[in-house]
Amino acid sequence: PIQKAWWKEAVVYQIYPASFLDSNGDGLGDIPGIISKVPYIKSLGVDAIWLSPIFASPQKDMGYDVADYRSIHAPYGTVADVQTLITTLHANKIRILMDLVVNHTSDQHAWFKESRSSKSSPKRDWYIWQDPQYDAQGNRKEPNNWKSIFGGSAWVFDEGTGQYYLALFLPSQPDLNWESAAMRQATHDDMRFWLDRGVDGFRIDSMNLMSKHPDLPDGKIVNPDEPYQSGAEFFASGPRMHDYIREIRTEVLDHYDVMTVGELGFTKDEQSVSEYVARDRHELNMLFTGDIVDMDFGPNGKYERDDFHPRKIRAITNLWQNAMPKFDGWNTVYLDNHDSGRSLSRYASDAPEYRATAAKMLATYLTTLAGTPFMLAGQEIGMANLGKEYGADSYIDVEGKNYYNEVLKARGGDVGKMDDVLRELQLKSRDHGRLPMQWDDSANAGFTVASAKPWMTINKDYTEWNVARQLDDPESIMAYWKQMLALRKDHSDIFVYGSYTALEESVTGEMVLGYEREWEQKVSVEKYESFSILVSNQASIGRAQGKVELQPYGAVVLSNV
Ligand code: TEU
Repeated sequence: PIQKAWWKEAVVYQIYPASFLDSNGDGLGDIPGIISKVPYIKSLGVDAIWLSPIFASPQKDMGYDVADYRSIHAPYGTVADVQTLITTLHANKIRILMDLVVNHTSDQHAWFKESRSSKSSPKRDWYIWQDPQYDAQGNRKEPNNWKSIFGGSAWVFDEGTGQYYLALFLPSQPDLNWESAAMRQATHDDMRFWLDRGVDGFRIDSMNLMSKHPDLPDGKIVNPDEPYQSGAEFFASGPRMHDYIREIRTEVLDHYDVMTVGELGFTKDEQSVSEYVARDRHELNMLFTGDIVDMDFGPNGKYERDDFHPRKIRAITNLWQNAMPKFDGWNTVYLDNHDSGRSLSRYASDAPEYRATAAKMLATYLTTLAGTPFMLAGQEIGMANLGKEYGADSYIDVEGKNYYNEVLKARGGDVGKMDDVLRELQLKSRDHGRLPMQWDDSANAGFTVASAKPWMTINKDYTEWNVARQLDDPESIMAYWKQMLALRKDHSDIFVYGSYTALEESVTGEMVLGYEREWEQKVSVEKYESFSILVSNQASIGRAQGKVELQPYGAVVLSNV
């Protein structure tokens, strides 16, 4: 029988703490700001929030560089504030997921400071240290050719002890060594710290990077002209990955009623994915497979051009919707997070004439599939990317900046030759997913007081696209989201637990994604004329000979129940 579970029926709302609401006028969002908006979050009809990292951190990667997992970044608030947030959410029957960042820490973490202090430190092996290599001329070289995900070598030389440490993201984010049992115990204790305070689960950051190939071999040479190669085949989903997850389950998670969602990069095949989420594996509840946010990445990386085509979302959707039931697994449904541009601007349209319709189309997709939907704050009002009027200096995120500077250097520093890169940033920069929430049309969008300087650009379209304006408008994107979330809840038998059948491209045409969700009753494709229209983002829908006519970005949910 189908396993029913709260985490399957839940819809999760991601909050980027810096960008939700500033309660004290310092230009940065904070925990009290989130607490004050719990009634708003509740009114949407979501069941849980996922909070991106709020822990003590030098903020070199916006909190994904944790210096102490048991204290809170002071400008966000205190542990007591977080406790109040948890209590307030729970009183409103909303659960809370925290970000568990344990593939790496900040270089300011006490563990790393100890580890780097000497080669004989008891915490030396809590991180990944290696001796240098030397070339024929006797020049010092990195231990292998792996490239950091944020550019440059993945190895950082430490003058003090004469060894390199591995850092797959920024040099200030050293990778933890999960081979160390003592380190794992300490991490388990950090998890218990928050679980004992009522946290309902974790989104596990960079989850499948935790186990590397023990020999740290050179990565396959894909770009012979470049000094460093991806190496992901040796640092993603390594040999002990599943041991570590199972240990977390049995040692920690199984003692609480909680859920986990693992961030899964680089691993894309059905077999490997199944090993994380097949029910009988007893590992994770669900995953973010990266393919859905990579649909417009180029062959050599994120900021390379590759046009989005609906065929891509069709293929990925069909792949995972069909795969999960085979091994009784579960998955997420998502299009947005804090690591990319808004799906509305990337995969649909934020042009004024289409924006509301397109945002509702995406909402239809996110709420009618099997899997736990994750939405990013602002999606409910159709927040979009920064427009073309914003130049390269508006982009402040480290990933995009590093890439921009790398290319600029390769092109001899000529900023006049950077239009193609700017175009990619306009689509995919992580800044777009981190834009301050647009609450109303007052100065600073109601995100912070008018006199404050927001920590990052507020999209000037806030005067038109904001929460206040949509709250009482029954035609708004927000009203549509609320309707869809209620519909999913009312018909969870179909939308959460029902079967999935893709409609072939020969039936829908290449530009339309179509699928059937069934519960008990069998439907037949030929019979759509007898179906009622449950929801649509179009004012009117042409229907003839069993066919339904969709306008650009149109969406329709037909029902025979
Ligand atoms: O992201 C993991 C990751 O692989 C990212 O490089 C992601 O693919 C990229 O940002 C897409 O543009 C997680 C977090 O979500 C991200 O915010 C952190 O910067 C990263 O881990 C390091 O902790």
